[in-house]
Amino acid sequence: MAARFDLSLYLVTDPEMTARRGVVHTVAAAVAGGVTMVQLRDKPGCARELAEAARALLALLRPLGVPLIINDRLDVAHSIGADGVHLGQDDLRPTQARILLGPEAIIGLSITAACELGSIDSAVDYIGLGPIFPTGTKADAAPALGEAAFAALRRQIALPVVAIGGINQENIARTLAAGADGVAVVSAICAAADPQAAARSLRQAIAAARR
Ligand code: TZP
Ligand code: MG
Repeated sequence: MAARFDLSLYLVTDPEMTARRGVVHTVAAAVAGGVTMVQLRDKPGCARELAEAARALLALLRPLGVPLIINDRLDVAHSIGADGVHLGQDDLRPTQARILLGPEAIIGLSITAACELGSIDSAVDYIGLGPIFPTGTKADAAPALGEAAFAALRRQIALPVVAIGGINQENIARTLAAGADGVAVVSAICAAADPQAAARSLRQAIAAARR
């Protein structure tokens, strides 16, 4: 059976960085460049705005077979029929999310340190691990792990792992060498002058690193 999702190049959206072009336009360009998965992340957004953006993204992504994951908001994910949800340590537990979203939903969980490994329950499909490098995108991000600590934590996780935090063209190979199955980026695509070209270059770097 084909895998339900491909973590290779996972785009996380940012409302400010996509404001100029619009989130749908930015995501369309990024997917044309090779993004394999999209997370709609808009912390300050209200539920109604988020649901509208999510519905528009779903109309774009579903025909392309690219999963749409909603950050935090189970209610939005459920109401628009998104492919899944990405949860943090303060959100509902993954098993609780599974009850609401059903067996087909893709459920991701953020892990930033060893003390959080116990929060990985049987409902989790993949882990977002990081920040691996310093990031200016998330003001309340945990301290950067660095490659060695990332690799050590990754070895303790049986599930697929997507790395996040400060990942760009220059450090993508080192990120994969540290054990990540894929990379999640915000600014490397959302803040790029040409999101499609940025995604294409990142995909090429991933392919080169895997060879
Ligand atoms: N979670 C941990 S770091 C981060 C999130 C959402 C932001 C990553 O953004 P960037 O621009 O790819 O460093
Ligand atoms: Mg969260």
